[in-house]
Amino acid sequence: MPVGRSVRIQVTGRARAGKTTLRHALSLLTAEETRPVDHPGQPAPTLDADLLLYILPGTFAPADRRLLGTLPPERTLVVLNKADTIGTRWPDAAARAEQLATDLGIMVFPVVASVAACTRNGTFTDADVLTLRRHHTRPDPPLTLSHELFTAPDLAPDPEARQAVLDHWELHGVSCALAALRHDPALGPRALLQILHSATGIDALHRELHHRYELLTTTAGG
Ligand SMILES: Nc1nc2c(ncn2[C@@H]2O[C@H](COP(=O)(O)OP(=O)(O)OP(=O)(O)O)[C@@H](O)[C@H]2O)c(=O)[nH]1
Ligand SMILES: [Mg+2]
Repeated sequence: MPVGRSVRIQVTGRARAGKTTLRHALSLLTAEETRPVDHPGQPAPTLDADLLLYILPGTFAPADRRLLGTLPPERTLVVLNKADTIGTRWPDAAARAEQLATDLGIMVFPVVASVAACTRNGTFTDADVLTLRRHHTRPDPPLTLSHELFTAPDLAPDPEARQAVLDHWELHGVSCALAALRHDPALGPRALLQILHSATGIDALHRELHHRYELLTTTAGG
């Protein structure tokens, strides 16, 4: 990388993979989001940045394999986004990421970008915590299997409060927060935020990104 130039980062992947959401979750607002790599009738975007974040939407398609085969591993990090949709528990997503990393020879990070975007900017309100505490002893699943089940009017007289929690933390965030409260019903807003943030996997990605960034600026003498 030439001296004096700032590090260029591109965020890429198929349509709807979560490129925009991930940029927000990492506060990487100077990173460039490319057009989707699978845009019909258009060639794949030119991927020539100093660092590439390749986002997978929880699934791995032949188009991803083709393109990833052409990218330099030392400049590329793969994000296995939508980890909440892989299997039934976090270890399923972690195992899938490990398998892909071995297969591709590139680092792969399981992440739930949508919830990480919430934990980056939000805080649990007292109302959120009260609502979650009212329902933490209910069997889950089925409670957080869908938006409809979690906000069902006949469940309890607080459907608006449940909708508000869902708007703040997404279904996966609500499910994690309820699991945490089942272990310790006394958890407060700060602890819940910290637990939820850790559960998104975003910190490991953030650390590696920071490390690569430092390497690039050091080798460029800047
Ligand atoms: N379940 C789940 N959904 C997610 C996650 N991250 C993003 N999404 C959802 O995926 C959809 C697409 O997210 P975007 O960030 O707009 O994806 P994108 O790759 O920028 O999409 P385009 O720019 O249209 O190609 C949105 O509905 C997001 O809410 C995640 O970690 N889990
Ligand atoms: Mg986008």
